[in-house]
Amino acid sequence: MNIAILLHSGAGGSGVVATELGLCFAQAGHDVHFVADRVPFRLTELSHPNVFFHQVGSMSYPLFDTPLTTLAEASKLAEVVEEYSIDVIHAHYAIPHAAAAILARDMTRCSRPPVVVTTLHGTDVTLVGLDRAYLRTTQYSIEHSNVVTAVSQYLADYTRNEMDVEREILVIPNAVDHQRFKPGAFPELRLRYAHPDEKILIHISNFRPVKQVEDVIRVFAKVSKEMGARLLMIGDGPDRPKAVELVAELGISGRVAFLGSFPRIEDILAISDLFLLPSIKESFGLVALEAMSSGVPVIASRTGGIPEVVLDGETGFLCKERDTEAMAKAALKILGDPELHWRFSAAARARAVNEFSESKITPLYAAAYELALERALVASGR
Ligand code: GMT
Repeated sequence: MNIAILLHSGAGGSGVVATELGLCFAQAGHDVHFVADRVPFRLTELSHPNVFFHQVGSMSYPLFDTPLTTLAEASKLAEVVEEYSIDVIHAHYAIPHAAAAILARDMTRCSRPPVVVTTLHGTDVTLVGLDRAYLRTTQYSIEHSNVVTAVSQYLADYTRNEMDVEREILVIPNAVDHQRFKPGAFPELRLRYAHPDEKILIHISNFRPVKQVEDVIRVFAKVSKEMGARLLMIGDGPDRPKAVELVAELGISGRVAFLGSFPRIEDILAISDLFLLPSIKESFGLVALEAMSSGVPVIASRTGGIPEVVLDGETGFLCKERDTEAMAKAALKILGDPELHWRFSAAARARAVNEFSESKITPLYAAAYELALERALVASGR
């Protein structure tokens, strides 16, 4: 199959899922064409012979306040479709990629146009898509894709209920490369961030308001009052300055390290003892899955699709959103009891491997592609 993948190139779950999935398809022998404004964050190697990258250009013109990127994306995609005989366009994140994909599908001059598979990731529906500014386009894009998938049952139900779309939405969870994200001891790396008797708590995100990074700091401040601990903050985004300020305000500067954003997080996860994810919205929580695969238990909010990933009382603890007191208590419970920590860590790893490994999830996307092609064939009457 020739597959074109449209994705956000920056650090974010949807781009990571799109990139890793594309690489799995490439390894299976398909040609995979990534189409984006720049090389995607997790696409650290372009050396695979079946992997191609096509950059979306943009033209600025005094009449346009901002570049018309969605139109530029559709044009680039149409070129790629025609030049490489693309069978499937996989749009990750409804806005604007599904709209651009549909436009490209409908304007390509091919005897057999490609099909569009759209994957909904979360905020494309729960925040951006529901905004009146984008609502009708998002509804249209969902309704006119050949197949639509969502990363959790929660998101599929939410989309149908809140977006008022009636179509079928397949649930395909996020996947993890469990051979890459695995438990491991890196004593030197650990010593770089913590003393041997200290615990390492970690948070990774794009520091957007939904992630509640200030709650991460509040939970850690409570934990570190009771035991020797360090907090590693990985990522960057709009709420980073607020988090840095709060750290100073709470007098814990020496124990919190802001390490910035980087694509290879597996080693840093492997040396961590606990992952914190106090989001107020989260359709799945890919990074929680990567932590679990690394054998790291998770303390998270009981919200959105997180309960489909983190099992409360088995692979971590789920608490009411914004309840930093409960989250700190749960963290202390796990970190203060080595036997419990070991049990949660083993259960987290087992769940990640058994339920969410790439070898289990990639065939579900392959089946979605086949379904889209079959539907298009039936509709064309061939
Ligand atoms: O969570 C983010 O900030 C990034 C965002 C994205 O779209 O790039 O992630 C969303 O997609 C991920 C991959 O499917 C999911 O695991 C995340 O839960 C989801 N984020 C939210 O719903 C807030």
